[in-house]
Amino acid sequence: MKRALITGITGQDGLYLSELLLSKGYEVYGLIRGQNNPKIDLVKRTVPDVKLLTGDITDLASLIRAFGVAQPDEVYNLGAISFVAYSWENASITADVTGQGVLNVLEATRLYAGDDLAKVRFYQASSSEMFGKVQDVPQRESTLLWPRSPYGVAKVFGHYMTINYRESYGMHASSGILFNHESPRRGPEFVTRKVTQAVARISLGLQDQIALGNLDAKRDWGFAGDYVEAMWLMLQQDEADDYVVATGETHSIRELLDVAFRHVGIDDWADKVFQDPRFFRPAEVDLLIGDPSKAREKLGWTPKVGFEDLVRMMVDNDLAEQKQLAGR
Ligand code: NAP
Ligand code: F7E
Repeated sequence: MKRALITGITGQDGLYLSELLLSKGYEVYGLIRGQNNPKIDLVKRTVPDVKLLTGDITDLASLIRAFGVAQPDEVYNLGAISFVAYSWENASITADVTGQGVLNVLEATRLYAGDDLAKVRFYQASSSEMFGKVQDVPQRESTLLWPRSPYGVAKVFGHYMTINYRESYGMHASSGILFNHESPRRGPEFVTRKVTQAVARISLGLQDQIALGNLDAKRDWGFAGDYVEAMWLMLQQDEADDYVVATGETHSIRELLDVAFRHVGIDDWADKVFQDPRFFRPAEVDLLIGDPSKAREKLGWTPKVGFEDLVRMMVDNDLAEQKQLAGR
């Protein structure tokens, strides 16, 4: 039975990845931070077979202890401050967690492996946010990185550290450059879930309008359940490498609004949406669209859920959730 250690177990991807690995027969360990993490209950309910260990990716000693217990064959470093807008408010903490945290997990992996580097494989959750002011369309593994947020800068550090551990020590360390991926488990601070929750509430008469920022930004949105499969595939390869994981399609926030509102029977959403300066960013990433050819050719990976189905899945989930909350 293979053993995996996942940081960021309480997040969207941590839950999907745990389900995937458990279904493949892995023994899964998840790192939980904080003395009373409110998401512990969610993890215990969703993936009761995951074994929880206390630790924080900014605390190397806690990682060394967690590795000692988990004895992993595979390590998935998903832990991060992941909300781009927040990263301007707390740039230094973002650097510590999303940047330096990667180095800590790499170092804990190296210390755990000792002389036998082949005994463990490492996955880093890199991000399309690293492309920022994009230098190629579509973006691929070779595209020059030009991050536009403290989050993006921190991810670039983690990305190159992962490559550096591969090149310096011969560690099996891979980096998935994942484009935006969403699901009914997406945090409500991200634009897709913010929209689908609000659309559900508006259609149920629980809310009148939604406040948003830039409606013209374009993203390559896929389904998180598909993307965790690519993470696992990367660690099953003989050689570690870097891969873009994306759908190859891009859509604006306006198109997201079109699909979500249309699904509840509202064709014209103009009076339901207003723009609020609070949600504009100091520097925007205007266009993301990935070229997933390498992942398709080398990993045999393709996304299964398309953009419109993804949005409709999220609206349906939020309709059910909001009805239950409203006691209907
Ligand atoms: P998420 O839902 O925001 O989850 C982030 C996870 O990181 C949470 O479990 C959080 O735990 C944990 N975390 C935060 N600070 C930590 C610390 N100091 N030590 C240990 N864990 C910590 O993010 P996600 O969408 O699942 O994304 C997973 C990873 O992929 C992240 O690294 C993200 O940056 C990256 N990524 C995401 C996307 C996307 O579109 N979703 C795209 C590219 C890359 P708490 O419960 O303790 O806060
Ligand atoms: O913003 C615009 C916003 O916060 C998407 C993270 O998972 O993907 C995610 O980062 C776009 C931006 O995601 C609102 O300006 C407009 O252009 O959903 P988001 P993100 O910033 O792309 C990458 C790949 C990651 O790695 C990150 O961890 O939507 N937008 N109005 C808004 N965004 C938000 N959140 N809220 C608004 O009201």
